[in-house]
Amino acid sequence: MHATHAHAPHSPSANEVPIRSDWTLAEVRALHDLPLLDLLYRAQSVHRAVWKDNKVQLCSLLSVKTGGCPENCGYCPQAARYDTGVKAEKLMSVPAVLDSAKQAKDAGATRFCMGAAWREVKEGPQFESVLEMVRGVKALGMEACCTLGMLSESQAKRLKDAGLDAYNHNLDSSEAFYGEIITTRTYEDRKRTLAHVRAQGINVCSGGIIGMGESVDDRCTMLLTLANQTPHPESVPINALVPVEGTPLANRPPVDPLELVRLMAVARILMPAAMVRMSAGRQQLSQEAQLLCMVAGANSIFFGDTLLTTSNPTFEDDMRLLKNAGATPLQPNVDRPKVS
Ligand code: SAM
Ligand code: DTB
Ligand code: SF4
Repeated sequence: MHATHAHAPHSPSANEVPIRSDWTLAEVRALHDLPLLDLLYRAQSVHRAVWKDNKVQLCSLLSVKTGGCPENCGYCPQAARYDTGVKAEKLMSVPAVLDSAKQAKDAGATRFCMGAAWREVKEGPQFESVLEMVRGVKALGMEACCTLGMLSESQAKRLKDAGLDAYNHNLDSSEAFYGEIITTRTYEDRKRTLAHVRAQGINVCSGGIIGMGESVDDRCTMLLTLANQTPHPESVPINALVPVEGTPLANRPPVDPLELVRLMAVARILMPAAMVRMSAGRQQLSQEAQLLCMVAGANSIFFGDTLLTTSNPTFEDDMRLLKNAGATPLQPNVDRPKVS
């Protein structure tokens, strides 16, 4: 299969890049282990064939419901059971969320992602408020994304009807490593929610975290699992663990930036038409390491001073990053290459 050509100005096209969903671990590992310069050349060649210009999508992230989460994700500052200093808060009001979305739009964001520290969505007034938030973000002309935990198919349908563009639900790691980090839900649960999202025609945003103690094979297997879905996820966030005091992963050593660069490159080669997003952990990276991630094919950042609860580079830092890269923000509503 080939990704098709899109016609809007500045739109990416992928007419010459084959889109595959039959990768093997040996192939992925061989890509990962290439000499870095060869890997970057391969990734950049794929990237340029699809994404013809120097556009970077600026996404804004807001924690609409912070803390108090019943799950035990070993990396997460919002899990109630870890003493991390993050206090459990109520769901934000719809106007407060929309004010924040408007500010993000004025600062240049084209996608607004709302995160809730929930195990799963429950029917009721809170879900109704989230649907209202989605409608409001759409009315501002932005892409709307949510990450709310597990979803049923009927909840996915209601989000779709409200105008939701994308749902973020990360696989986080390989199936084999998953149980080392989270035991309150299974990998199957994760995949089921992704299937519900896909079935309703909502774009899938799914990626993972590196630096949790997983092996290189675990990282490659995670990307393989994402890339062997048909169609591919439209969006693949790659997070570097932000170790947070009080969580079981607080003392993990920092990720070697070049390992992150390698993973971005492999993600780009496996999923040519996906947005590859440099997500958590940018504050721990030099500007040069972030530029290398872009060379490797990353074409989106979360910008704004905070991610959900941890800090992110400042607006000024990110404007400097884009300027030094010679990149400009992706405009809203551009055509995207088809991913299968
Ligand atoms: N509760 C929902 C869920 O788990 O799907 C949505 C919010 S959750 C915070 C979204 C994602 O943030 C997680 O899947 C994980 O990949 C990422 N994340 C959370 N804490 C992190 C950390 N300390 N470092 C890097 N990524 C993190
Ligand atoms: C994703 O993969 N990374 C973002 C977004 N999706 C929701 C979240 C990162 C959270 C980092 C930890 C925090 O700030 O609480
Ligand atoms: Fe809860 Fe999501 Fe954090 Fe896990 S990652 S503890 S589900 S907020």
